[in-house]
Amino acid sequence: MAGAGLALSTQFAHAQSTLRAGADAQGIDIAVAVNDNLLQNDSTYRNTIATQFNSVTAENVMKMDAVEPSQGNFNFAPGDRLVQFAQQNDMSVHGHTLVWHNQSPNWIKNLSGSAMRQAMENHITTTMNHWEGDIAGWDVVNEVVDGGQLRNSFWLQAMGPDYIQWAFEAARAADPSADLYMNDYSIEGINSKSDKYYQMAQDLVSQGLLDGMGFQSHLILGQVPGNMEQNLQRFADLGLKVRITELDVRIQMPASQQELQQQAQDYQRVIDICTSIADCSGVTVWGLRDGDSWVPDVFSGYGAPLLYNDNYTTKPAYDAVLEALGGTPPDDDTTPPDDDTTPPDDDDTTPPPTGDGDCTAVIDVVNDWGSGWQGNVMITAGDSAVSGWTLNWTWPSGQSITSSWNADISSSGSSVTASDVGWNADIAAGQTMNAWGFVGSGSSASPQVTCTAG
Ligand code: 9MR
Repeated sequence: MAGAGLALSTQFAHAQSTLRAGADAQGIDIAVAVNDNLLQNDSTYRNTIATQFNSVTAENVMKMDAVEPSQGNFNFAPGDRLVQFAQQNDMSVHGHTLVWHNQSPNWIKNLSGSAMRQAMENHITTTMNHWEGDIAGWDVVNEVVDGGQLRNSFWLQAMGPDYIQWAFEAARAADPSADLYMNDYSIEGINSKSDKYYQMAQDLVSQGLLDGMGFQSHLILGQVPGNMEQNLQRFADLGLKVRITELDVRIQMPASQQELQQQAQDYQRVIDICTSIADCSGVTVWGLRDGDSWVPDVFSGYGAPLLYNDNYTTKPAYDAVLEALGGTPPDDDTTPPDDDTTPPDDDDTTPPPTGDGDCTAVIDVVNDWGSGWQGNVMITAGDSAVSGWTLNWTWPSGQSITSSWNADISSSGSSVTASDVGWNADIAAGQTMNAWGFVGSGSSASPQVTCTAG
């Protein structure tokens, strides 16, 4: 069994076992739309996002009704909270959104043409100045096309078609370091709507005003457009970045196991498209857990569109995204070597990172940013199922845990004890669980861990 324990631990010490580690290795963003209420009140939500994603977007708090609820009065506090969270966790921020027909305050809808132009430009300038340097890219305009033509929004009605160019001019001047995007839904494939954007993109690119195109990708199960890659590539060929900005894949409820597998394939396909286009800046999923999603509220009878279940366990779609990013899902682990086939004369002198009991554990260093680092702890059950676990180890050189998630921790000097928090107590025989994680101080380390089951 010693040989088996070592083989598994070595594998996981090197595997990319989080989405963000995989995305970092691919050089793309894996991002999530963040709900401000959960960000403030749910530490598991925060920790899961910090562990798994290297980029965030505000689901609502950077929209105009939140940022400028009455004319000239700006409320940046909720957006600042997200920017601060991102910076603390070494994540980038994608800004969403400056000019949209929804979630715009009534005051601006009531202005006349020139007054509306001034207010729109002031909103863009003040918002982008406030977060200048903090936001990598902005959805400057959102959903401005309907069918094959400009959407007949209050913006268009009051200002005429030039408002889009004016918005980009104001944005370029406000934060020259930010990438400027147009963003919309139902433009993943080649159709009259994406054709209209293609024309607009050519025009804006020729004026140096556009850097990226955002494809929301609110998809229906099994319906990733066949020409999605070709479509994104034609925008990339204009010199633009492309980005999947709001990915979800909705299923008619209740979702069967087979549908969840199909959903995993759909997610995998979208990630593959992004990684195969050199200028794809990343993929954002539109919410963390199924229950956080906007989908059931708007599409009656549909749901389960995201990567996580409501209890923070991962879905097949999560494993598929991880694999598409080059990582190895713990549950997809190849069957642990069988005792019968383990050579009896295994003369490897390195002790396996395990103690007595029928579980083993390893600290996987998934991120190290110099002033701190992040460890994920993988626990593997032996020949029998584990129901409850306690881990012990000693830090080699003054490390300590700054924050942790999904484990109860106690420390005494350099010795640490960590145990399960109930919902992650059970591990089936032979299975590996990405059980919990922490942020550490000092230099990263992967000391030998003793795992005791029960
Ligand atoms: O997910 C957002 C939801 O919480 C809001 O109630 C809704 C209001 O319009 O906006 C949702 O996000 C939308 C995004 O900003 C733009 N593209 C469509 C998204 C889903 O409606």
